[in-house]
Parts: sequence; structure tokens; C-alpha cells
Amino acid sequence: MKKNSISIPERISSLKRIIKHKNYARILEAHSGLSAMIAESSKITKNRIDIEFDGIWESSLTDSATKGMPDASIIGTESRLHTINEIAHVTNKPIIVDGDTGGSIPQFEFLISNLERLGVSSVIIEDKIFPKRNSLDASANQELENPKIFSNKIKAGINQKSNLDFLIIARIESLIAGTGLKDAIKRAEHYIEAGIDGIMIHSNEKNPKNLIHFAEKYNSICNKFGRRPLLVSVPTTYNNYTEKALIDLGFNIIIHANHLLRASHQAMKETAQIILNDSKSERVDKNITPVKEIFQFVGHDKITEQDRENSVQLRTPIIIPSAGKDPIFTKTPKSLISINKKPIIEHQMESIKSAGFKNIVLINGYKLEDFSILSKNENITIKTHTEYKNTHILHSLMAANPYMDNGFILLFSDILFDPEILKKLTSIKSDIVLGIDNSFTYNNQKIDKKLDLVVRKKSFQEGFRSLNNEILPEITRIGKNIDPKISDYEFIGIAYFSEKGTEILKNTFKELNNNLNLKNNFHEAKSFKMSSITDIIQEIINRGYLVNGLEVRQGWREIHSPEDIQTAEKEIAKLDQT
Ligand code: SPV
Ligand code: MG
Repeated sequence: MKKNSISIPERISSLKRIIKHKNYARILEAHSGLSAMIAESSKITKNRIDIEFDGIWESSLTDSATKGMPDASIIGTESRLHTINEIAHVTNKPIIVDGDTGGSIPQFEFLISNLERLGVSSVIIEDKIFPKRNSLDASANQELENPKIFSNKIKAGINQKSNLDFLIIARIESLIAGTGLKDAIKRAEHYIEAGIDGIMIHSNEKNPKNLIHFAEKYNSICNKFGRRPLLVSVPTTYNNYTEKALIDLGFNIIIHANHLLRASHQAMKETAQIILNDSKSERVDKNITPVKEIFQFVGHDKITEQDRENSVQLRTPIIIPSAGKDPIFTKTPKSLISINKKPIIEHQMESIKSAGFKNIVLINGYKLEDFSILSKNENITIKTHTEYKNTHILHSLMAANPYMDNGFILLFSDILFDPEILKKLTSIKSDIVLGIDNSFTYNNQKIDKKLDLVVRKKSFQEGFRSLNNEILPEITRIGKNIDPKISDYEFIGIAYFSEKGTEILKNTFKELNNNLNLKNNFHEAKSFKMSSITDIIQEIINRGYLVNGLEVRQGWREIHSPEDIQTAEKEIAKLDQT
């Protein structure tokens, strides 16, 4: 799941929901964004069942220790909220906050409204007097609050909450302060009467007899009030008890309260010792997480991937040759044919923009004055190919020669397409990649035009591997005159040329242009001047350069005939409805 992708009310309610569903929640301590992500993402599978923590405990002990401070009401609420915010920002699971004593009533109200705002599910406050001392220190002097005064604080807290699923839990410290089981039971009665959502009974004993007695009596205590608030355990000293044993005793929330902090402290100490000893860090490598894994864990990889994409998108122009007169649509240049009251070029510009690309170079020729409607658009550069009558699409494309230096995407003027196609094409680290589609091979519809067919190298394993390790087909033949039966794909009229791919194209073009022998027959064209893009691609392949295909299924449509316009309009109308 993505970091912080849950709504605040949903997150607040999630703890209550989990407990309602399975009667208990297993919680692990965190003291930072990173440790919270470990708590959230840790998972094992036992007997084919996935086991994870249900939520995060934001502990006063470990938040203070992370700041190098004792757990003695020194680190203030603002600082604690900072840590809680950090944790909430990178996780989605329920958070239970250790609220210490809760402070005065106004301080407790302030804490609750801030915790709800951050999506925290619950706060636990202990019935000690401020400034408190950590409960695990058996030698500390622990002073308890009068239960009636503490109950007033509980009532004020209940009044303050704006989400009924936010749980206020009272932590009874009688067994820590040495006031005994009876005092604990009396306090529980006060707090339940005040309307508490849960009771945490704490103990710092290894063999917590009184805590067990309390748990055994808990249901009968609750019976008097006709409701049973949740029961919470923090088994730090009595951690020979399994979660199952505690659940069987009636506990609903089990908090492993400080273990990630203690684990990291131990690991840090050992690492520091080894580096000091060896005066180099090599030996610690095997014990510590590789930087690469940290990058991946905190999402650094995604940032660099986006950077790469962005820079490719800013650098790479989309070149659209639209100079010739179409044999079917003779009145209008192809780019300006209207689909749903918008010229094709505008549909293309929308897809280009949504794929993150900025610069478009359009080559016009026939009826160039009609293109004045685009003159106000600053992302589009219009270049005129005056020789359009005596040449074909390859020469139109090459009229954009000065704009190609950083590589480019070639886009035929009559293609509607999904933005993802552009993104995918440029994410492949191959120098020349053609968008190819194999649907014609199983599509029985009558095809009323000659397709640009493509044959791929059959030993597929030898194909080029893309960044995400897909094997890309290597193209061996391309053209209209290939037998469809031996063809694997059709070219969709979208292709990517990297900087190097462009250099190959430019050099090949330049050499052929200077070759006077090419007046007749150039691949499938009558002459080099009248050649198509597919002719020069075949030439590039024949010269030994690698040309790859990116398989595209659906997400594109060629506007070849008036029927195609009707179909495209219907498709757009359908999309608009959904
Ligand atoms: C904490 O984790 O800060 C707690 C639990 O309050 S304990 O340290 O056991 O008191
Ligand atoms: Mg604490």
C-alpha cells in the first residue's frame, strides 16, 4: 500500500474495526518514520497464514530515548506530535499514542484534537502525577493521581473527541506504584464509570500475578457497568507470555512497547565498535542494510525514476509529419480532420500533454494556411516542408532535422493514442523502438488499407531486454508488401529514436540523399525521394543496427477513412460517459 493513502476518519476507526473483527490487535512500537514503516510492513507466513502487526505504538520511552532523553515528562507535547506526524505520514495502520499523564485538562484536550487531526486511533493516559517517571524503573518513586481527579480528565477527553471511534484508554499504575490489586480494581471502576473506552493494566514484574488476577476479575468488574471496555497489556517484563495466552486471559490489545528502539540501539553500538576497532567499515557490511535497500524502502528509487522520466519528457520532442495531401481526405490536411468537433492534432496534443511531454514539432506543407489555428499554441513549433509535392513522408520528417538532436518521438498525423504508449516507448533503453500491435493477426475485420507490417526475429530469447526486464522483439522486416501470413505485427505509427538512434537515422538519410543511384527503387518506394519511414527503417535494419518493437495492444487508432472517424467518435463518447 502507498504511504499515507488512507483517509483520516477511516484511519481513526481502523483500530476499533480490527478489534471488532478479530477480538484483538497486535501492536509494535515505533519511534520514527523508518521504524514505523518496519512495524507496518513486517510480515511472515506461518501455515500459509500471513501474520503482521495490526498497528503502531508511539511510545514516550522510545520517542524520548531517540532524542537521547530520559522518559520523565521532559519531551513536550509539540515534539511528540512531530514524531507522531512523521509516523502518520509514512504509514496507514492504526496508531496508539502513549499520552503519559495527559497533563492538565486543557493540555489533554489539546492533545486529543491534534491526535484526531493526524488520524491517530487511540491515546492511553496513565493515572500518575505529572511529571511522571517511566514505569519499568522499579526503583523510581511513583506517585498516583486521585482516581476521581483522573476520572474528570477522562470525561473532559471524551467530551473533546470529535470522532466516536477515537479510543481513550486509561492506564492503571497501581501495580507499578505498589498500591495493589484492590486499588487497581477500584480505579478500574472509576474509569469505566467515567466512560473510558479501554483499560490498560500495567506491571513491571516478570511474574505478574496481580496483573493476571486483574484480568481474571475484569469481566465481573465490567458486569456492574453493563459494558466491557477493551483490555490492554504491555508484556515487556512478562514477555514469556505469548499473545495467545494474553488473548485467552481477555486482553484485546497487546503492545510490544520498545523493541525496535532497543534493537536499533544494540545494532548501532556493535557497528560503532567494529568500525572503531578496524578503522574501516568493511566488516559491518554483512550486518547492516545495503544502501540500495534503504533507497528502495523509503521510496528514493521512485524519485529517481520520475526524474529520469521528467527529463526525457522535457528533452524529447514529438515530431508529427503532416505535410502531404491525403488520397482519401483530399480537402484537409490529415492533422486538421475533425473528430468530435476537434482536429486530430488537438486530440494528439492532449495525449502528449498528459504523458508529460512538452514540445511538438509539426511539419506542414499542403494547405499550410489552414494550420494558422495552431499558431497561438506555444508548445507547438510549425515547420514547413515546401518540397512536399515531390517527396513523401520520410522527407517531411527530415525537414525537422534541426529539432531532433536530443532524440525524438515520431508520431503519424492520423493516430489517436493512449498517453501511456509515449511513456513506455521512452522508458526503454533501446535506440530505435517502434510501437507494434499484433491484433491484426487475429482480428477478422476487413482491413481496407495496406498495413505497415512487421516481422520479428523468431529466437525471442535473443531479443533486447528493457529496463524492467521485459524481452523486446527485434524487428527484422517492415513494409506494406510483406505477406500478412508471415507478419507478426503492424507498426502503429509511433516510434522512439534516442540521441544515438537519431544519429543513425540522420547519417543513413544523409548518405542515401547523396546517392544518385537511388532515383529508382528504394525498398518498397519508387525512389528514395518517395520513400516512407518504413523504407528507411528497413535500410537501418539491413545496415546491422538494432531496431526493437514495443508491443502495444489497444490504446491506439488510426484515422484512415471516414468510417474510422465515426468509430473514433463513438469510442470517445463511450469514454466520456464512464
Ligand atoms: C512506553 O513505552 O513509553 C510506555 C510503556 O509507557 S512502559 O515503558 O512500559 O511504561
Ligand atoms: Mg510511556
